[in-house]
Amino acid sequence: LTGQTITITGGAGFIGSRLAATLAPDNDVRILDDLSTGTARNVPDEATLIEGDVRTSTTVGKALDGADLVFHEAANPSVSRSIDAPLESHSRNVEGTLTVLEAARSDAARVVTASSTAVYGTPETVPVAEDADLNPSSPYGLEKLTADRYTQLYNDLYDLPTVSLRYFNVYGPGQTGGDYSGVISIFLEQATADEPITVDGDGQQTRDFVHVDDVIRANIAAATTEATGEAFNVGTGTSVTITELAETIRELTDADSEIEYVDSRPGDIRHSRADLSKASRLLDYAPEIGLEDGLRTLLE
Ligand code: UD2
Repeated sequence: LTGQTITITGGAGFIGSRLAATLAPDNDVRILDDLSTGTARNVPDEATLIEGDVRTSTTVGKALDGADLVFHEAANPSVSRSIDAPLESHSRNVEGTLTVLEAARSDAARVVTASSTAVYGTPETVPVAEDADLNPSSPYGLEKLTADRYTQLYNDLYDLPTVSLRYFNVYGPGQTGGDYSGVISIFLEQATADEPITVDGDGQQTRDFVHVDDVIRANIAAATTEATGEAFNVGTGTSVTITELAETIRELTDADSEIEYVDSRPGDIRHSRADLSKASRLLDYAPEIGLEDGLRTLLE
């Protein structure tokens, strides 16, 4: 992508800021972020930060004015937060997406929306393809499903080119420990401090961990694909159990940490692994970074 005017909502967050850093050298990149979970420090020098809420039409209208392309990454990213405060999470994830789609409609800008594997809930079988049953098991999953479907509807009803990308478990540089963070950054922090690694439940739940740079590649493919009005899985097609992940991280960090089993999380998905046939066929997407290599580069 070059010479485009691009708005990235959530561009001060983990995935959005990586996307911004990739695109800012060759494009006019604007970031809309309320800095609720992201930070201004993440914003690359070449990009412009508009601090504001993705649910406020006037702010979003300004951020999207003249844009060719919108990457919508702003969201409440936390499943547990959506269970504790469903109304707030719904408004961020559903109204936020609808507000962005509405602004994009008046600009005729292409929209690539960050959706989630949470739309499937625990799938009947893995790997899970895009046409599987959608049975979200948390408010977050239902919100992402609604946002995913709104994104497709705008393509069909208003002739706006849109794509939904259903991210699996994204990890990589810039994902920090703490409440909103992924298990990999939490385990790495625990292991490097030689503290116990806390596995929720029996540790036999599985996840498909995809490196953020593969997610960026999928977004760039979605920005130009002719296959609009579609949803695509973005994962690696492989999975590990959380216990295996804990053991791998312990080995790679040479930690003396114990693995400590604690209560499982409500709404937790049991198994998750992406079928990438559709993304491979229509987006020419293929993940390039395996889990062990990805973990090693994080430790360098
Ligand atoms: C991920 C996404 C979420 C949503 C969801 C869809 C992240 C951070 N979140 O949630 O936004 O898209 O997928 O299903 O990527 N765990 C531990 N110990 C810990 C922390 C976590 O055992 O200290 C377990 C946790 O119970 C879960 C697994 O590790 O079984 C992954 O947890 P997570 O929070 O990284 O991601 P997940 O799948 O809940």
